[in-house]
Amino acid sequence: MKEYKRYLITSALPYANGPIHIGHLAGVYVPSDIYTRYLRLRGRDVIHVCGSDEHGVPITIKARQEGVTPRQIVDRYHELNKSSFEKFGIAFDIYSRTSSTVHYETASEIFKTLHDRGEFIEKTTPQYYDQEAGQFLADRYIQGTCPHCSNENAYGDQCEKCGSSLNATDLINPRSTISGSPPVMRETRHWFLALDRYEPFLKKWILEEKKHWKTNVYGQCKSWLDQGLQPRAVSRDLDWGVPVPLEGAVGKVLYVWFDAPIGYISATKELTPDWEKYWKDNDTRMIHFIGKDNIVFHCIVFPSILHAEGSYILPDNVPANEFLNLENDKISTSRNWAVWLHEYLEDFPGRQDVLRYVLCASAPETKDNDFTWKDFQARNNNELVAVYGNFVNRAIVLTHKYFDGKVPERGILSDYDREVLAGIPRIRMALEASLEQFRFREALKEAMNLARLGNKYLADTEPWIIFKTDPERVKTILNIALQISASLSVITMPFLPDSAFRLMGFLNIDNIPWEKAGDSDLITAGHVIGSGGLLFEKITDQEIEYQVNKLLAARDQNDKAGLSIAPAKGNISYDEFSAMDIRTATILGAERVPKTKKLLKLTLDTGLDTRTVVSGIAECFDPASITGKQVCVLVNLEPRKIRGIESQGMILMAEDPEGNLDFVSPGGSLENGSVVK
Ligand code: B3M
Ligand code: ZN
Repeated sequence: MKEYKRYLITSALPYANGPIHIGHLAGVYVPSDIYTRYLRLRGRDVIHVCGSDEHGVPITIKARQEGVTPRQIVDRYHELNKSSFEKFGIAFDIYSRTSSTVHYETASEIFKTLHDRGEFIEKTTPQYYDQEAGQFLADRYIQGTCPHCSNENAYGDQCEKCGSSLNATDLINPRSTISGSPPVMRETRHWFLALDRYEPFLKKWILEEKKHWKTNVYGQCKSWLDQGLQPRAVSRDLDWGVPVPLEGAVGKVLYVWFDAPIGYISATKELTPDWEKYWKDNDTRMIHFIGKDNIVFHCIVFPSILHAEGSYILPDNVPANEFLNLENDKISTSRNWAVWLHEYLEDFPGRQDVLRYVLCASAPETKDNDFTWKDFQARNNNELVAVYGNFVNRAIVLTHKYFDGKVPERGILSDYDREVLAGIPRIRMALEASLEQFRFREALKEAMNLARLGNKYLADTEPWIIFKTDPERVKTILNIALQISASLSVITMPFLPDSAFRLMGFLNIDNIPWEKAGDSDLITAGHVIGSGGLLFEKITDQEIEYQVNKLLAARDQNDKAGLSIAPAKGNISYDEFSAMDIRTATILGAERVPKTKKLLKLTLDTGLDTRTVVSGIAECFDPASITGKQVCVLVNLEPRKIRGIESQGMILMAEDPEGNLDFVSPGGSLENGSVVK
């Protein structure tokens, strides 16, 4: 394999439209952070860049929902996410944002270069347009029924239920997500990146040269390339984004997936004046950490842009993960079905490593995986506490008890001792091999195997029993246990940095080079270790119950929100409206219609006359409680016989999505018979 001089690690830029959750962490940021820490420990020249993705429809939709500006949304979530990552210990060299000036300049420059070279096709095509909102409906602004799976809430760019990628025109019964009304077609002009032109290059670069990519990534690329690539619009009619840097391009911005990956370049520029060595030198190894929904953009679209520009390197690998579910349900920001990082940090202070551990141990590397709070508790209590924590605690406590905290000398080694000592470097090397292939779960398992080895060694040799009869033997045993502990503090550093650091403190050691982990004399005899402490603590049933209840409350709310407000009806004319004769009236009397559940027979004083109206409100109102109430009545509705009673009009009622009813009541200051209009 090629020897690279330096590494450029990128992590997908999360949209600044919501907080970071465990799905983001397991899919992207925990693996990228482990990998970067590992490279640093091995003394590599490495930078890790990330930042907020602040453009695109996800941002403007969120702003619209909250009635604030897109700028307010991105400012809020950029700050929140930046600080959550920091507190969680994801060690980016920079966490930038795509609204920065450097980014606007960089994205515009690359767009202009491609434009001037003739890499774009300029086309006028019909696009959905919302007449009420006066806006073109890009991407998520349009919803309709998926032609593949009949999901009624598929988006103009993708169906989240079956995962197929869609064009807005594929949707059945399209509707605007802004006004709910059916859109019309209107012509608009855009710039298209002619992806089909790069097909020969992409086929060679990926299909021939990237056979070592993860199967999920290679497979997705292959299927795109097999289907044949189409030109893709790289501009949008929106007022939020990087303006298209061409004269006369009023109201056009760059498509978010054109500018966002360029954000990696902008972030590097902000980080160092030496940025070009990371982006324009073939001795740099670039690796994109992303989730599976971003594969096509990072493996096909962005490389095509970089290739067309000509002076940039391409990624060497794109280790995309699948998705993490939560308690058997898809994680969703809009449905509030998530474990939010900023809340975790509050609920479990100082326990960043536990979440890192669980998310790495059950990372969705080859298939979607499930996070449950029970599993979180079990992994902490049975693995971190019972294996890792228990082992180092025993080694340290016994050294204090028998040898005043001084590392004892090794005596004559048994076969078992030699076998155990030889096992340590083997574990480190197996761990390295897994990490180099982005197999983080396997790598973490190797690290824990070292703790297991130590735990078993102590359980087998029972120093606490033989001390009375053979204290010399105990010296050897504890010396070996402390060597294992020291190696553990090195090789767990990428995964559990806080705990590894604390363990070094317990052992009173520092800065052991990575490659030394596994040496049998990491800690020399006579060295005085620290006083120790507990590396991990049990997580109680109550703590887990609290988290589970929090999720149940979220589910409850979702169930309610699922009953959504009815969409708006089509327009009517003023004449149609004024044809209705609505008056104020007082309920003089009310009685149940026999043998029905819902019906009340009401006697009304309408100001014009006294009349009878039959109304389906008996389940919500007690006859006695509504007598005397002033209401509004449609008096010119054609009379109709209901259960043998002639109903002469209709009371106006408001009904919410759950079916709760209320009267439309005048304030009480007007005579009966007043016209409602
Ligand atoms: N913001 C999509 C996402 O969060 C997008 C990634 C951009 S990476 C350049 O899934
Ligand atoms: Zn579908």
